Amino acid sequence: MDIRIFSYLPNPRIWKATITARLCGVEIDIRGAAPHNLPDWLWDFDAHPLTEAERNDSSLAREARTGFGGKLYKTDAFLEANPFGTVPAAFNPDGKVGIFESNSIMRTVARLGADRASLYGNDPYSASRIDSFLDASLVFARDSQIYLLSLTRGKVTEEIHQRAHDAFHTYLRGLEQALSPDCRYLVGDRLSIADICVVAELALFSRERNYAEKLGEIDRECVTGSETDEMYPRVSAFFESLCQHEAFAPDVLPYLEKTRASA
Ligand SMILES: N[C@@H](CCC(=O)N[C@@H](CS)C(=O)NCC(=O)O)C(=O)O
Repeated sequence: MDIRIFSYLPNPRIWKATITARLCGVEIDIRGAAPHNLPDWLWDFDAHPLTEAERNDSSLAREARTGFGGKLYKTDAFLEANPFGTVPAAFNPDGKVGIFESNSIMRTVARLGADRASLYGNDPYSASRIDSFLDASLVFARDSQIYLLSLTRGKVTEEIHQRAHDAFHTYLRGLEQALSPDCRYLVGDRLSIADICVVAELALFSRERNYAEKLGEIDRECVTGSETDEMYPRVSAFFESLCQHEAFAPDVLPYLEKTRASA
């Protein structure tokens, strides 16, 4: 393996790495389990279901912060490698170097496979323009995460919904502009990790559709839908076409089918 990733599964944020890996021939070792099972795992380079001794080792138990409640079992080495203690968490093959933030994990994969496929620009300017889209995506992802977690927990409020709504439209306006008048990709004329990141973030956000009923209870509707598809036709066409791409489809299509079926 070239890189190990530990995460809850499925997680659209790790598709950023898996889609990139399919395109540039990098081997990823993925460890993880369904979100509700991760509290029963040891968070470590050698992540695995907790042994009885580990479960009873109070030095491993840490208060969960984002997306999890109660305790999570994280080793000191895990926190040394991933100081924010989050997943997805990636490691180099000997586990000594930790890489956190899904965008940076994706960048690692693109750099490892750079000889086989150019997905991260050809010069400092195009690479930095790609970074600009990754940064803008992380800003959107912050409000998206707060919104989705509040929906999952049945704690969404009008304010949270409004912030997600505003963040979505700011993000989509920029993306629509970047694809104008008729660009196939966000940066230059070839697929890059900017496109991969955007598709993963939009697919993740579409999970809001599972909670239309909850939104109805606070007199709100889903942010996305046919109206936003019409407002941002280039982004919609870009998203739909990349979902069918052979490197994206194995991750994205089953996830979207599930979301669309329950909407
Ligand atoms: N922006 C980060 C988000 C990572 C994140 O917030 N992960 C949460 C789960 S959604 C986590 O690992 N929480 C662990 C904890 O609460 O200790 C990324 O894209 O990787």
